Amino acid sequence: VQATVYGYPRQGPNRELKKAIEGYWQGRVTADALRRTAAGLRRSTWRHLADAGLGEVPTGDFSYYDHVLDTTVMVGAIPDRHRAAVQEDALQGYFAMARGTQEAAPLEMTKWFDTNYHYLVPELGPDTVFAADSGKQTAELREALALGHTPRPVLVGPVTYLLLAKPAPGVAVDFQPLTLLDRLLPVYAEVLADLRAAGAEWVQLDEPALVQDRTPAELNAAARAYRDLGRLADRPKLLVASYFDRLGEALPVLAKAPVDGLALDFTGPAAANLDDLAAAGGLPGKRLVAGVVDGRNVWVNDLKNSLTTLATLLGLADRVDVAASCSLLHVPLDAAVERDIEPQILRWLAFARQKTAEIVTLSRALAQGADTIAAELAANRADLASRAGSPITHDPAVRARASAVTAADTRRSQPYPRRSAAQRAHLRLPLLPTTTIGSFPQTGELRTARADVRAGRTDEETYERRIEAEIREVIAFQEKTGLDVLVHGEPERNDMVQYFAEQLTGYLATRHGWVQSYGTRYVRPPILAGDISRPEPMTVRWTRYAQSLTDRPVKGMLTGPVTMLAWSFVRDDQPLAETARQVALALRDEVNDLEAAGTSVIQVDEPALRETLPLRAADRPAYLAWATEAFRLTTAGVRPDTQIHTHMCYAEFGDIVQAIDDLDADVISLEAARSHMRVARELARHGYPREAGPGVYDIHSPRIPATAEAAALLRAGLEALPAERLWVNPDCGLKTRTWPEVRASLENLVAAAREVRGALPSET
Ligand code: THG
Ligand code: ZN
Repeated sequence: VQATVYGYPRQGPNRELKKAIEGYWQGRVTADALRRTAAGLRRSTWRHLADAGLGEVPTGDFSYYDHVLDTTVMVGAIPDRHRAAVQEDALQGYFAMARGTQEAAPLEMTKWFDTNYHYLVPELGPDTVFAADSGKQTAELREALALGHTPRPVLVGPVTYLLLAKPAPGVAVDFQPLTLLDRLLPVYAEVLADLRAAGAEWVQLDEPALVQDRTPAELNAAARAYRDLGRLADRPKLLVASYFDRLGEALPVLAKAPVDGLALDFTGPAAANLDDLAAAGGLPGKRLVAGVVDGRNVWVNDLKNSLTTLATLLGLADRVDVAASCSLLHVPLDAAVERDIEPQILRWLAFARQKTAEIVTLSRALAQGADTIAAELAANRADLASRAGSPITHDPAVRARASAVTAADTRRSQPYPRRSAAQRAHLRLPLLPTTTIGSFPQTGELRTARADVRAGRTDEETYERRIEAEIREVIAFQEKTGLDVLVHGEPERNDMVQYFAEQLTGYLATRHGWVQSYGTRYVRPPILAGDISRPEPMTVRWTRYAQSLTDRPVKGMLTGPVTMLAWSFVRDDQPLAETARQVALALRDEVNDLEAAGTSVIQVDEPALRETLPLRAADRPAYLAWATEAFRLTTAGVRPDTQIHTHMCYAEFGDIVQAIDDLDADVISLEAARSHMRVARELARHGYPREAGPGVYDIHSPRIPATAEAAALLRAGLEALPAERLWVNPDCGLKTRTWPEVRASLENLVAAAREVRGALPSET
């Protein structure tokens, strides 16, 4: 029995990797210095893991940007537009693929399954020629060997690699990358041979894509891949890993393959792997790596529970090792460095370091008997009891209120057509009303002001005057530009989830809990630890101030309950639906307080609604049911003449258009500029009955849209939706743009609305 992990946070205790890479981009850090920093971080990670008691340490999981991009390099699938750059300078070329250059666009980025990590999407086509480049993998392997470790290289498996890819630009959109499997397998064979020659006894191939719904053809491809790789004469032992859910139909496929071991997830819904494995006859003669410590949450493991699972598994394989359910990349590094969390509560938490210790403890118990960890078990029992019995996790008032929620609480008092008439009379907006999504540019000066008040360098009073001054400027600008529904600009907010989490009881904030989002970008997700309540209004003060400055309606701006959960670490001791309902009730109070303070338009953003869609289709209806219910519970308490808006950021939403309808928001704004208003046509095809603002200004680009361009998009929108139901707005918030861009773009946006309005048959 051994303890092992599949990957570890890459950034270092003080985000040294981020600083070195960004320094390299700016020319302040040489390539050699960057390489030394990276090697030093790998060395200390391996040292830590070995000292903690791990048998094998993972190699190859380290990355300067993204491990899927590393796999693209490993198989030689460099897009043509980046080939010259990569040949000239491999490191520069690597970052060119990740970030783009003046001449060549970067690879597209998308979410890694249902985590908050984003990978770079491989671009493949019928002409793709693969070629093995095992350099990074063998170098890291040799590095670990030289330091005296037993390394196990970790690779993205060939089936998952192809299933995550998309057709390259210019290739037919229905091209299926999986058809390239026969060309890709020899490349993997070569890499495996190289790794064996370099001294690897075991190599891990990660196939998380097999936990999603897969067609028989895809399952056949997986069977063929692991039959072919398994039959290679010159190869290390192969461990095929899956995580994030149960393998389902793919489990017997992999169990029968001629590989030497499987790594399976046994946490949460993936615990179904246990019965499925037994039903498949276990893994006689093979190695089973049991992911019993959740690699994606931040909670201490229930050691006794895990031991029960492990004891059952002992009978199902030749050898059982203990692991986290997935790479520890998705959790922060070390809970022990947190200073603002009470010591008692800190004991409920396990980040990467603590999870590693849990894995080692469990492996010791499995090898030598549970009595060898009696002290750890007793402490664990006490910590779990402290969490379960805490007033933080059980607030009777919150629970009573949540269980008293009725269906009526989740329905507006009047159906949309009547609300719409009431809102028209109340708001008196022109046709094609103009608005923005909420945030205005976050200048360095604003960030400094926030940091100063936090650190006590300026007093609260000075800070509030500073924010008020910013709001005055934002309101004056919008009035002058001629926007119809104004916003206060959110100068007081850092992150749209963190800002609310800091004000809600039941949430914890970390100081150092960074988790990689993409490349050198990290987030510090708040921890939703307990029952959620709102001690006092969170946004009313600023919205009321903004409204006092103008006669035009100012929109109240809130983050919706689903996004509050999706971008946090959520509790694992109750169903997500329950947690969502508590957050929704707290936000509902905020919505109602905004209305009482005179706010007639309230926007509740849900950019993450589509992101958290479960991996398997069978689980989606239940998710969408609680997610849309939580949104309606947040918003349904307002008067019919109060207009509820929502906003979502992505364009790919065909599969949740019914859920968007079920939100029953009066107005939805969506990203549409790059796809030339495709969402407007999708909404129309669905028969979407309410108002929509498909974006006419692509805020992800510094380009300023010309008036004619915005007007053309607007006319395209009018072909799908009637003028009475069409809004004019940018794609998303403006916080990442500069003031000069925003000024010019919004002036053009308003001019376009006026031009198109003027050409409409007649105003109502
Ligand atoms: N908030 C939260 N989670 C998110 C997003 C968000 N997850 C998905 C998506 N948006 C991720 N996008 C980003 C965009 C920018 C940054 C991180 C994730 C970023 N991070 C800064 C950095 O690493 O330098 C740190 C920001 C800070 O100081 O807090 O720029 O919007 N919760
Ligand atoms: Zn957006």
